[in-house]
Amino acid sequence: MDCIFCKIVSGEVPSRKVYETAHTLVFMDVAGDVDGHLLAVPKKHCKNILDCDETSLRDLMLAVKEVSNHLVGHCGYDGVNLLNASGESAGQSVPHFHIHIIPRKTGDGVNAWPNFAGAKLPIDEVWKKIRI
Ligand code: DGP
Repeated sequence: MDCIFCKIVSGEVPSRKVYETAHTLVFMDVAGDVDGHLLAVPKKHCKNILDCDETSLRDLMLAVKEVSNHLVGHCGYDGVNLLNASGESAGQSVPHFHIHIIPRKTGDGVNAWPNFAGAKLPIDEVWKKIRI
């Protein structure tokens, strides 16, 4: 499969690795948009959270926590934003599951939270539709 993140996991394409476990790789995002922008990916290919197997997902989330604690505990950051797009409709551009880790400092001016336009439907109408 011609997947850029699979190639990064296999080492075919170089990356700046930050943390690695048996099932997860965390490396620098090359977007150049925010200092310290990281991507955490499962080593086993899946497209996004909708088809990710349980072992990969558990390990991925534990790795995200490990790296987040490292950033805040040892690297001078105060918090993190965790971002994920699952599906093209959500803005996913690389079809290999990834969680963006954005390290944050108080007053850094980074705008990592969407400015939503406002809900269009009554909250109870949506609640009835989506509750499990
Ligand atoms: P998304 O839009 O959520 O699917 O984010 C995809 C991210 O992947 C984007 O921030 C840029 C990053 N990216 C794309 N190609 C490469 C690459 O070859 N290497 C690295 N390190 N990051 C990449």
